[in-house]
Amino acid sequence: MNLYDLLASRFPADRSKPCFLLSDGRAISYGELEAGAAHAAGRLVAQGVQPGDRVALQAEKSAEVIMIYLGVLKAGAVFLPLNSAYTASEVDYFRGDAEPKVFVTDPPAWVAEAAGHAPLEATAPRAAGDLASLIYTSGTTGRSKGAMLSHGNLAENALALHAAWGFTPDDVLLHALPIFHVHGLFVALHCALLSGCPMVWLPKFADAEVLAGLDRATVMMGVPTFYTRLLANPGFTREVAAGVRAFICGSAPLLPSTFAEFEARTGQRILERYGMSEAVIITSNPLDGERIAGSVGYPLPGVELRIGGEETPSIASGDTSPDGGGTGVIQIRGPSVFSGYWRMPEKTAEEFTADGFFITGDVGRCDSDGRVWISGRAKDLIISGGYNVYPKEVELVLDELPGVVESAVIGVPHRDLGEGVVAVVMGQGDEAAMIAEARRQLAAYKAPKRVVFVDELPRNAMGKVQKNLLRQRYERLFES
Ligand code: MLC
Ligand code: AMP
Repeated sequence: MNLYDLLASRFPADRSKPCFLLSDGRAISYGELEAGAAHAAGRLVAQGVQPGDRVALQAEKSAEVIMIYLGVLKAGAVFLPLNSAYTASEVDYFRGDAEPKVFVTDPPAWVAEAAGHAPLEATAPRAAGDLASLIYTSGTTGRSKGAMLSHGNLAENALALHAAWGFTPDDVLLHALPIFHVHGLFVALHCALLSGCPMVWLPKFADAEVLAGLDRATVMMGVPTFYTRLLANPGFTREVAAGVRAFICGSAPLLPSTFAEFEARTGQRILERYGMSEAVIITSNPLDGERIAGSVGYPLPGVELRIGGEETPSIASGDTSPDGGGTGVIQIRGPSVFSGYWRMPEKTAEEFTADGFFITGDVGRCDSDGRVWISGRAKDLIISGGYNVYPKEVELVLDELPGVVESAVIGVPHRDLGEGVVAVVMGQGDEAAMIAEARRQLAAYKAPKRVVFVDELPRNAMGKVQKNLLRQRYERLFES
């Protein structure tokens, strides 16, 4: 039940077929991927890595990262990917918490050296419940936590998506996502590997390369920012999109206006789905059937979803019928839902109901057709360009700066990023200097794009800052 064996069992019989189509015209075959993974596993075992040990990796995107990821699975170890934007102090926290046995920072060099080690022939046996990956996420509250995803969680979700989205060996996936979060690493990659199909493998999203790649691609996956950026480019035409059978989108809300503009431009409807680190993909619009703007579609097979009532995340509604529950916090149960947060049993217990539903912190409703609509978040979370920013983390940094009495960090509409991070600071200071300091301490995407200074922050009777009022006050900040 090792996920590696499932994936490898679907590689094309002819291993010379390409897996990665690189921007410089080169290709890396499935055979090379398989050999790279076997050598990576061999090196890990030689380094004393045992099943269950964590292997952390922080690096830019490359095919070698995937060789190492698969090698980690093959050796029975646990893959811990870290966003390359994280600063040294952020990484220190993850290392201290997860205690990885190996920490890789230069995958091409690491893989080159692994080639000198004997390949690991036999995949380490793993049970469905054994840990495959730790994905750090801020979840609903508190410090970043490692979501524990098992071999079974990832295998079940990959198989469900592969079927739901109709992948075949004839597909070509355009892969421009980062590979240190679930979207790029599991959702996109696993669909391609299970089909044994090639990926147009781009180091990051850049208009020109994506436009060129669409020429060969049959499926594209991205966050809403990818699609708004494509639409802002006049080179993105109906003809350019014509060979693509599915444009799949998620990680943040897709605006109905983007959906409509995309359809008007290309004649195609974006296929929106909903997911999270703790459960990979939860719902999806249908491949065949109606894709409706603003709805994230139906629960995937095996997923039970219910609405937990009036933003009271700790209370299970007891209503397992998705229909007619009104608007409330979405709760889920199913084969891909994680088993808990790494070394945080109390936090885990708080986030699950007594009957085993995970409380997502997303607010939504189900219509009578069983479609899910997300309308907001009960968690204080900003999603900027598909990346999660936990306001408290930014506030803790700003509150330490001279001149700051208190800060409130909010997300407000941003044409490119969906939501842009804004700090409302009670006190005085220099905007540029504050942004620079936040960028020094935190990953750049978490830093405010704007800082506004105020004499007072609006508070409710309990003295709590009313962020909803601030969001209203500054909702047009990025329009000028
Ligand atoms: C980069 N920056 C960002 C940013 N990304 N700032 C805010 N929000 C972001 N998302 C910083 C950069 O560090 C840069 O700083 C500056 O902002 C300008 O960057 P840019 O050139 O505009 O950004 P770019 O590098 O083009 O990246 C934007 C992006 C990228 C949208 C292409 O962020 C991206 O690929 N996002 C996808 C995120 C993702 O995969 N999420 C899935 C999570 S899993 P400097 O220093 O260079 O000036 C999940 C579950 C699920 O959510 O359902 O899938
Ligand atoms: P992450 O913690 O990075 O896994 O982010 C997961 C969160 O992204 C979810 O809890 C949602 O809030 C959000 N999200 C993902 N997909 C969608 C979507 N299609 N629409 C709205 N929000 C989404």
